[in-house]
Amino acid sequence: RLKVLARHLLGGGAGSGCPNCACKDASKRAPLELKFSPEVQQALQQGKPLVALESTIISHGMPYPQNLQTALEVEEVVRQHGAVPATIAIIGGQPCIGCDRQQLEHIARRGTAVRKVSRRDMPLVLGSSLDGATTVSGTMLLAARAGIKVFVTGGIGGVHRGGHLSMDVSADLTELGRTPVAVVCAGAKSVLDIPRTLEYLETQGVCVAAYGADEFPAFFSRHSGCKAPCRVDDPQQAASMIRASHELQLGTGLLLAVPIPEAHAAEGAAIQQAIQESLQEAEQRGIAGADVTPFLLESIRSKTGGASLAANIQLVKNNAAVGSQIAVALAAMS
Ligand code: PSU
Ligand code: MN
Repeated sequence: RLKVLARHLLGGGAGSGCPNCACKDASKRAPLELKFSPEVQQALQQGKPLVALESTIISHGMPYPQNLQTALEVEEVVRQHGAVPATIAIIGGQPCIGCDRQQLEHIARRGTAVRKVSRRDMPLVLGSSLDGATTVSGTMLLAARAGIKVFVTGGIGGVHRGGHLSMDVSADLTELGRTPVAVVCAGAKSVLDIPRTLEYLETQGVCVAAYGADEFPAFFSRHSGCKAPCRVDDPQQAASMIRASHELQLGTGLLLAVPIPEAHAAEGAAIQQAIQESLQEAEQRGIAGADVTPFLLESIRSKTGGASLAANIQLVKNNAAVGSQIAVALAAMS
């Protein structure tokens, strides 16, 4: 007890320690309670391959009921490929690693009324027992705490156009620089400044690879005009890179960008036009901050008469298939 008291008094410095003072007594650390679904809990105990999935894509990325339908179908794609899905969300202030149908339905129905949670929102949502849908950054950090190494989504946030002036740079990019989770996506939308997004990822030390392509993909389009820093061609190669990253304890994430399948990239041109118009509208209406991405997604969806939504759903499923194969290959290595 005296030792502990002495450490309290002398410990000093911030860090992960006692919540009541600045000492580093780990035994006094407030426990972070993650709520695991039975399926995820069992997978973790048995060392089965796991794939994390985000919830902002459900609440803010798609309308109801397609969002719920897609969330359930994507989980099914993961299972069909031999991995266990863990959709991550915050319910009543508790991080849920794996959501049941009722929880998914809750987030899907409430939509944008559920708070969009990136890293900076965690203290508020957990501290005030709120519901939250986690973005790529929020999902990555909870996946890492849960011991999940592979995470599948549609698209990541990035440097917004004009972001070098507005400093609107998604927290997804800094999260990739500080959290060791591999994110499988379809690249970044061309609503973003893709060259600067790639520059920023390099600065953050993030390994970025295009999957089966030389070019970094642009979500609805297989082409961004930017060469990807590297290329991987199969799940084993991707898994080897993830393993190397963990072995070296780099502490950074990896970004694996899978081009949208040819068959669904067809509507590209119409979507491109809608993107341009939506960007102009966002600027005219003064949309800013965390509202920018949800505004653009909904605007593009309505302007393309749902074509962008259909393409979005297909690319997420394709990413889920690839990500699950990578998770299976990674689990087989360890
Ligand atoms: N891009 C999409 N669909 C999405 C998002 C991005 O095509 O649903 C969501 C993701 O949750 C991503 C977040 O992490 O938007 C980025 O938001 P912001 O640009 O505010 O950082
Ligand atoms: Mn932003």
